[in-house]
Amino acid sequence: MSQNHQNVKPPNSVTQLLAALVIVLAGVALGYQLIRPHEGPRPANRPTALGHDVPTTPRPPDTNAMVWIPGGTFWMGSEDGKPDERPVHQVMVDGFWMDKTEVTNEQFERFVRSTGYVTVAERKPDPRDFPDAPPENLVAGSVVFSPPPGEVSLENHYVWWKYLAGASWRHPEGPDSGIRGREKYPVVHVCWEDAAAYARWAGKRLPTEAEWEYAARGGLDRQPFIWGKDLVPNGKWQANIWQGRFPNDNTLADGFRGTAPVGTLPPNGYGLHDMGGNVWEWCSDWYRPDSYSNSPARNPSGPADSFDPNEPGMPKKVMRGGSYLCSDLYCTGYRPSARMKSSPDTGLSHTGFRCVWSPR
Ligand SMILES: [Ca+2]
Ligand SMILES: [Ca+2]
Repeated sequence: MSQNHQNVKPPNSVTQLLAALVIVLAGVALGYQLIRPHEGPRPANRPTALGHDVPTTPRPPDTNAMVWIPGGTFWMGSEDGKPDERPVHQVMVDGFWMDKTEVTNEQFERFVRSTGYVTVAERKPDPRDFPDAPPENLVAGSVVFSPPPGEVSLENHYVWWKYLAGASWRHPEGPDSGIRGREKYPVVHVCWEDAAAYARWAGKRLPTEAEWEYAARGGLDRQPFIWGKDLVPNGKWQANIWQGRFPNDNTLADGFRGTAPVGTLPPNGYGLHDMGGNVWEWCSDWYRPDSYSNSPARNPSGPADSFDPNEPGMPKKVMRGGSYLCSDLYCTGYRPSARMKSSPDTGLSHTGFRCVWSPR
């Protein structure tokens, strides 16, 4: 036995080994925290999610593509918006993970390839659901933005929407169009039912309306826009919306006539892209114009039923965030408090979604 070995007592070596192991494991854990992917810019005066209340287990499957939204309290709604944005009320939401971007064509394609799912727009309508429709009109398709030439009254939105046979997420502008080269663009023509099916497959869910607005505000308090108080700060557009006279004259001041690849426009305070503009995003809540009058203060999940005074009898789900078709003169749906609604089986050429995940 060598001198060295004689000097190292067996009980001590085991203790030292264990101590070293603990130090190494602690170092690995600390290192993991320090090198976690950057989750987007955050206002300097707010605590980061790291070490705050980030759940350690279980985790969603693709944390790198999601952002942890720390739980908190915010003022939901707006006194300056439309009647259904009132009353402004305080809401508390628990923390959750949210997709950094809208779901893209390539992400949706993975879901379809994996499951064989057929979207509602690709299915031939069932005559039992449309007993008054002539059989020749019961063809698979979706609703495409198609404004007539010239100046158009903004009173009737049916003027610039057209049901197009063969339009779907694979063929956004109709059967002759496709998504090759648009892999990173948001999927469109997905109805609420399709979005919910994707979310289930991904092990996630659609956000509640309260979660969506809380996340969209990015930590800012009661600001009219996701990025602050000015629509175009320093002359730089912060969202892909519509500039010019709707629906025929688009000046393309933000650089995009239609959808933009996700993540092109600047992120909000939580690192989320396109929470204003690009495509509308489905939420899990039913829509009622009066739902804020009777909403729980913590984790509200929407009313039990739906009512839209414009189309009584047609249940509708909430959509948020506006789209590339939202003009500052007409829709203004890109405001974080703005609410929109549509029937769960309706897909449109400016409607998509993103998912959330929470450990509860
Ligand atoms: Ca645009
Ligand atoms: Ca959006």
